Amino acid sequence: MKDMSTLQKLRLQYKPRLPAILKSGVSSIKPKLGRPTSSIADADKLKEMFDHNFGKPVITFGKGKNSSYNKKAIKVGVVLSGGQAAGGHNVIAGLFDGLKKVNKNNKLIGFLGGPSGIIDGKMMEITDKIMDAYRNTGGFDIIQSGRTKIETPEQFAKSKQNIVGNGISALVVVGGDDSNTNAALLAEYFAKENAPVQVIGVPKTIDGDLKNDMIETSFGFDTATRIYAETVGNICRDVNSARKYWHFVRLMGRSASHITLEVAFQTQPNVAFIGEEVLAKKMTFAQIIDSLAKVVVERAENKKNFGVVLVPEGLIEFVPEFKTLIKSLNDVLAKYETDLAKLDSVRAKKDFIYTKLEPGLASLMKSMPDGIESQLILDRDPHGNVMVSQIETEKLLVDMLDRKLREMKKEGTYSGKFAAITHFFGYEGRCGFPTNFDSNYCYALGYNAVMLIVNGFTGYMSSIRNLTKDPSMWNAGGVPLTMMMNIERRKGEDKPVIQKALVELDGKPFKAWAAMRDRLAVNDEYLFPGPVQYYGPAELVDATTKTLQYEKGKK
Ligand code: FBP
Repeated sequence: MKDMSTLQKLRLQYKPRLPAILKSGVSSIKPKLGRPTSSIADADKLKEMFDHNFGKPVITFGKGKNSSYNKKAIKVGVVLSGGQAAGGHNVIAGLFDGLKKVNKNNKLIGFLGGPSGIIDGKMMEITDKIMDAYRNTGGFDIIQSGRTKIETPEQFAKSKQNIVGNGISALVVVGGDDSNTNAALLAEYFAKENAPVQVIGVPKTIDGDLKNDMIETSFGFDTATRIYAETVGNICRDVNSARKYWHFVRLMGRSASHITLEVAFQTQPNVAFIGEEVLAKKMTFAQIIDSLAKVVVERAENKKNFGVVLVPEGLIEFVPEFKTLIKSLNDVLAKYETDLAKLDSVRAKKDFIYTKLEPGLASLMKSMPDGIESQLILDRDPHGNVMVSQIETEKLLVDMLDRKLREMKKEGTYSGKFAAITHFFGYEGRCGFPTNFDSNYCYALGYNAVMLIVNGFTGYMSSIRNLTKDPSMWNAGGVPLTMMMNIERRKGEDKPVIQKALVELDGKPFKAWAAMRDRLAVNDEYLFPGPVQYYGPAELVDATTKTLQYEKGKK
């Protein structure tokens, strides 16, 4: 047997806790169907696009005799899509155990390397032995992940061929909003083609932006925010001890600032930017720098030349002038892809791009530090997103703030010392051992997906709710994927997409932060959450995120 750390060995033995309803045998779990549903917007268009799946009811599993579930042996495929999030292995464990419980001859097939594994027919059967080596562990390494999008008619046809040809009758897509949009398209395609394949989605992303009334949180958010909060808390303590540096910490969260908000609750830094607020207030970059300078000056007057600032990685895309620049860059990069590919130096590419941008945007780009400028023109991901994890916004902030403070010094309006250290916490948080919450939640999501499959449902997302309660009291069911969709403009075209959940400025979590931040900017009320705990008192090992607690009125 391979060498393992003590925690690895212990976590393999952890038994995730299932909601009471899912503990009943499948013949005692009855799906209850709600009313027909609609979408969050653009119902007529979506109805046309998804005429087989649109309008399905929400499903809630309750206790009751059920003799009509599928008892025959089936093969189910699973794919992990997009960025890693702690708990993916437990989704697979829930699927595996659920399938074997219903019929010991059921099989679970993992598609390798993300959706490209479906297109290329790369797969492996998950056996007992394989599964047992990954229970309650972080990462997606059991079958790996990828960001390929199934979009061309050929890719859809190949997917069908590989799924149907291998006798797989259901596919579970574990992913974020883009991947679950892809799951909805696949479900519709199979239905149109009369292919006997069900599709079920599972809500994954550390970013926490796949949530709504029926999906309380995406998995991985709990673990990632706790890991970041541990380190940010340590930095707060370092800052308070050395009292000579400002630390700027950029945290993952490509399009939404939920991670930054949650880490702010857990650590109480001096400043935390919330991108959604920057957008709503149409704050320019200069205004962001002014707001930072105000805090630095005020603290310096109190002899505090130190502090901690949290920055969501997506901040740059929320600043109106950058948003416009990035949008134009997206168009230029797409339109002149072949011309740019012929240019072999970054300098030449930049010079070419300047000529294709509006003059104002070209000069904004030129005003930025060289490194940032280069990061802005990196390749986009397959869904057309800027890879903000590569853009060092925290360095841009420090650079601009430093310039501003130097000017203020000359004017005599600032006399402190400003020395900054920058950090990016992103990949560190995605593959940690899942917290007990993520271990339990993910196992339940996988097990519940099996219940949806054997009861014949397709085009649904596995949904486990009531998450601030003890796992035994969690509710289980399914939400139609089309219910979460609207139409958005992507790469110049109208596309059906699952709507991203951004931080709501009139929501309880943001209001709670807004009520405390002025105090925290000047006072030092840092919190030190310490490392994730897996064993010990329930208040330490089972608590859910503050965001969820605020949203559910528990705080
Ligand atoms: P998903 O939305 O796929 O879960 O990924 C989220 C994320 O962790 C972001 O926070 C981050 O910007 C991105 O992945 C980085 O991934 P990559 O290294 O593939 O660009």
